[in-house]
Amino acid sequence: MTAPMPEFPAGFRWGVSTSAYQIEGATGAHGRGPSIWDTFAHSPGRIADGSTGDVACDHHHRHGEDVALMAGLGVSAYRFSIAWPRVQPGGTGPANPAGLDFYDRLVDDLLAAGIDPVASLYHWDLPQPLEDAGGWLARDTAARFAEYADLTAARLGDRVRLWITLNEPFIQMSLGYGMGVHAPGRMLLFDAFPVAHHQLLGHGLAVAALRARTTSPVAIANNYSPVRVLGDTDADRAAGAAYEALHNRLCTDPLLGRGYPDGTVNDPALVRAGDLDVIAAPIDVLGVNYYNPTGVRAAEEGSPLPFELVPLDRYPRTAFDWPVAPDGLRELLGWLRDTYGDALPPIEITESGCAYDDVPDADGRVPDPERIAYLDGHLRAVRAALDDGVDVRGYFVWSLLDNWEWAEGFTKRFGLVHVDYATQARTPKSSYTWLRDVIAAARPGSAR
Ligand code: IFM
Repeated sequence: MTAPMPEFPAGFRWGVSTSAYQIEGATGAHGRGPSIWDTFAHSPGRIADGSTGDVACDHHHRHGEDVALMAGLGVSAYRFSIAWPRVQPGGTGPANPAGLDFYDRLVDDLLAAGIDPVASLYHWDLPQPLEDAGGWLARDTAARFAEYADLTAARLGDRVRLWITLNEPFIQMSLGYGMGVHAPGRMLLFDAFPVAHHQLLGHGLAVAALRARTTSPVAIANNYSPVRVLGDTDADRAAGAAYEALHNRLCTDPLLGRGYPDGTVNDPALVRAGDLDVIAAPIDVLGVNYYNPTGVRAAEEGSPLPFELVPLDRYPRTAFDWPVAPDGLRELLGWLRDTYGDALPPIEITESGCAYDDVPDADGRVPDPERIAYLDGHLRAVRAALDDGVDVRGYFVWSLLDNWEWAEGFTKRFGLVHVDYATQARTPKSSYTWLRDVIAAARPGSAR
């Protein structure tokens, strides 16, 4: 029996998050073009269980049922992503109206259910023809992204309540172009820095495009991981600072007007005059995706990286082997406030969640006490950060549904709702019921 959840401010946003390729399926519907994730998932050996997102959770056909699940949960917002290759199948040119129709219906259904639509424009599904032309290594991709933002906002700008340009540009750069474990599978290590710069430039150009079409607030969602330095040598501390510059500051420093951290993006041929001003266009909200802290120490001689990542032993772990550390969320929120001061806009936790091997029991129920403990701890951490004076406006659970977890395929379940991938049956887990009660206490009468 845990203590009652402390109160959250009136108007605090309670939400759930998903992304297009992880849930939609219907990859060939209504003229959608291929994305880098279609190509990557269909390449042998890339995905742990050999699966693809071709069907995923079939959300494209079942979004009515999924909106009803959100309404039953009582959330006030739903963060989804728009698949660029549905809107511009080749990554350039006019909008594909049939592709946008799906999001048009989804947005209207959400509004009818009293749920704020929160739309991410880019959650890693770059149209394959743009990758063939250089992908995020090419400066032109930034301009293409702004064009896509304009086309999308022309159709949905009157109804989406919060726009998020990019999801986790650091992860796209590091895992997709640096280490090759995500699409498009390039292994460029630090030669991947142009990917960060071109995404951020695209973000800045997209902010301007969105402002011309909508008065709704605009945000970006970054992934953050507080750094725990293991070891007390100068080399260990330098390794911690190097990792922090990459994971936590590479994208946030330039977004908030400080330019790139020393030792990262510094090629004048890449960062042209005026680029940093475009990137630092004011945003209304900073989206914070938090999962876990990272242990860091000095690298061995000859390592290609200036740090070594080390497991943090003192925490319980999820099925992804990630440490469960709610204290890291409070620490991170304080770090953002202390580091960026008045330049920091209000924060929304745009992703927070955990994977466990959840299985239905003999009665068909799906007990997931670890997820309840996880969410309880992280919500209390947000409450503590509010008490510390950090301006946090919302919390979105990753994720509404079990879904296709990138290189892990269907092997990692993050959902409040269990999905049987053979039948597409949705079964709310015990964490869904728990969260519904927490939200109902905060927003009386919310669940429908
Ligand atoms: O599933 C992902 C999501 O797409 C981006 N943030 C992290 C989640 C869990 O790995």
